[in-house]
Order: sequence, then C-alpha cells, then structure tokens
Amino acid sequence: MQDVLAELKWRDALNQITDEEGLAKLLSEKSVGLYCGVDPTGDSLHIGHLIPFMMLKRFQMAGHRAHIVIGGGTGSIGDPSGKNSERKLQSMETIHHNEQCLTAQMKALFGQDNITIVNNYDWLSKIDLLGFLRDYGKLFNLNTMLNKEVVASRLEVGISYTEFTYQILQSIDFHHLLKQNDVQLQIGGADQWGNITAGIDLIHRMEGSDVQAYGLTIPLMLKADGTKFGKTAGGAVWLDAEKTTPYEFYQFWLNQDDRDVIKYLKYFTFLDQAQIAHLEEQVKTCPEKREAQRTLATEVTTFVHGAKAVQQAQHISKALFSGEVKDLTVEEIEQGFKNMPTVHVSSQAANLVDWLVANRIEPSKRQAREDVQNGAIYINGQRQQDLDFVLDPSKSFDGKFVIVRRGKKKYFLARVDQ
Ligand code: 545
Repeated sequence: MQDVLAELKWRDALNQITDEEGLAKLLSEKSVGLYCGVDPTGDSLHIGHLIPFMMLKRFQMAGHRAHIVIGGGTGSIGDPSGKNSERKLQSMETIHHNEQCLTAQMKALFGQDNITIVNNYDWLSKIDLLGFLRDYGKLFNLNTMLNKEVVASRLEVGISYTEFTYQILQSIDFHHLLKQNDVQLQIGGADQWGNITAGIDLIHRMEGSDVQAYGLTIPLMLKADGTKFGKTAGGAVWLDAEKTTPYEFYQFWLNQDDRDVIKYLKYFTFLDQAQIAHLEEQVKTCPEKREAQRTLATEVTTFVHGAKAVQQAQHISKALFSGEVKDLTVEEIEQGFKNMPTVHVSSQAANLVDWLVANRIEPSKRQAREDVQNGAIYINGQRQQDLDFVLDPSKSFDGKFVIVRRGKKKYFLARVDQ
C-alpha cells in the first residue's frame, strides 16, 4: 500500500499528529478506517473547508476506508473552534436542509468506493441527559476541558455551557465510529486538534489505554501576500455552482500568484511529484506562460465540476479575451457575465448612440459618436461603426442578451426586457 503519510508530508499537509510512528505502522499494515467531520452550518463547502477532505480522499485512493460525519447533531450545538463569540443556534429545518446539500456534495467528490457517509444526529440524539452525564461526563476532566485552546481563549468574552460541551459530542462520535466501523484515525484542519485529542482521551478511558486511536491535523492555508486564502472580492469561493459558477471557480485558480501556485497544486490536485516538479520548473523559467496556473485551474475544476465545465470555462475565457463572443451559448454567457455590469435593451428599437448614453456605457453623445466612429464599440463581438445602427431584440442571443464591449476589455451584458 502507498505511504500516505510520506505523501502528505511531501505536500506540506501535516500540522500535528498524535503518534506519527504508531500511525505510520498501522497504515502500512492494513486498510485503516478514518474520518473527517463537517457541521451543516452552511449549505455548501468553500475551498477552505475542502482541504481536509482532499486529504481524506488521498487516504481513500490509497485503499483506506474513508468516513465522513455530517454533523446533524453537533451542528445543532455549534463548534466554538475558531469563533470568538457565541454562535446563534440554527433552526432544525435549516440544519436538515444543509445536511442534504453537504451530503450530495460529498457524494459527488468521493464516489462510491471506500467511502461511508453518516450523520451523527442518528446516535447523538438518542443519548438521554442522565446517560450523558453518567456514561460520558464522568470521563471528562474539567481542567483538561478548560485548558483546550478553544475554550481558554473564550473564557474572557464568555462561552455558554452548550458550546463548552461541544468537545464531548465530537469525542462521542470518534468513540462511536471506532466501535461501529473500526475507525482509528480522525483528521481535520488545525482548529480541530483539541476536539480530536479529546476523542482519543475518551477512547482510552472507555476502551483501555492500549487501544490504538490517532489524530492528524492539516495546517491552515496561508497566502504569500498575507491576505486570507480562498476569498475574492465577491466573497468565498464555493463548491456549489450556483454560488460560484464553474467559470468563476476556474478563473479563481487561474489568477493565483506564482508564489502560491505550487503550494496549491500540492494541496488541491492529484498530480504526482514529477508532474509538480515540472510545473515548478516552468514557473521559474517561463512564468509568463502560466502553465502551472492553467494546470491548477483545469485539475481542481475537473475534480469539483467535471470535464465539461472546464471546457466551458475555457471557451468563455477565450471568447472574452479575444472578443469572439458570437459562439458562446446562453448558459456560457450567464456564467461569464455574472459579475459584469448589466444594462437593458428594451423591445423598442433604439439608436446605438442614444442607447449607449442612456445605459451609461458612454458619458455623452459626443463621446459615444467618437467611440463608434473610431471602432471602439463592439456588438456581439462585431465592431459597429455605423452611427445609425439600431439596437433591438433581434440583435440578441436567443432573445435574451446583447454583449456590448467598449475598447479592449470593458464588457457589458445587455438583457432584453421581456
Ligand atoms: C463534527 C463532528 C465530528 C467531527 C467533526 C465535526 C465538525 C467540526 C467542525 N469542522 C469545520 C466545519 O465547518 C463548517 C463547514 C460548513 C459547510 O466544526 N467540529 O464543519 C471545518 N471542517 C473542515 C476542517 C476545518 C473545520 O468541516 O476540519 O478545519 C476547516 O478547514 O473548521 O465528529
């Protein structure tokens, strides 16, 4: 079996491990059960959340038995990790809706083999209060709980008893999965270290200190320029195609800095050492070709949205870059222009010059005439130099859009009023 720990090390994806030697030995001996959890606090992962799941996937691909816990139970409480104030409880309907969205996303990423998806609501909701205090509460030391970074950092601002108890719930999960599915390893982001080690302590108290259970965390992703990873001007980069279109997703990866691109290739792709070494060389010798960025964008977008989405994204990028927009499909236009200024074409015919001014594409009639005559105005990719050109719905794509460009790069999407 392939050595996953060595691979994660090479990818710089190891933050802390509870017992590296012991875990390396276990992984070399058999197909190990392992898990990573996610709370349904939202209806989609973003690329920051994706990191530990990419690592889970590497274990799965190496023949280990991956498990995902959807935190229907824990999500109804809320993990205080990484938050500096108390969370607002979410309604059970919202939690349930989010569980379904996240489960569908995970199914698409992990396929069918060597993967088990479970919901901790199924067992956590069955524990009664007295059972909780007698069976689990007794095994948790208050001092240890208070000393967890997550809790300690909240003592001054305040933390409710509910959030304080979160670590016990995540610990019960690890124990439950050990007993039910022979899961011996939990992985997560660096913020999960306290919860993971609490689970290992519980397992040792309940099952004996010789029982093998391990924890591994992955470092927080940092960017070379010090800004937050995974954020754009438009907010987070989501996996859900409705929130971040595959074209925007592709563009996000394409636009990465030379200083970050190799790190991202290691984290977010399944390319091997030799392939990444080749791209590293390309960044050094011919950065202007941006081969590493193009490979990154292609690989991650294929993994998340599929090969067809990549073709569309490339088609849109090429069309917008060259100005040859006439072959775009309506769907591609919707994606490519999602964040560009939108204007309107009414069902009544309008003179081009008047229309440009009315829609504030041009500041004045004089400027509009000048730009049209100089060939700076393009309608659906075609230069339009006729001052008497008439704009009406017959000039649109599918009765829906007219693409207007001023100068080299400034695009506007004109929607036909229905
Ligand atoms: C619950 C029960 C378990 C084990 C783990 C959990 C979840 C865990 C947690 N994880 C984070 C999370 O974020 C919300 C996502 C919204 C869609 O809170 N207690 O659920 C993040 N996690 C991925 C990484 C993380 C972590 O899903 O571990 O570190 C982010 O990179 O914050 O038995």
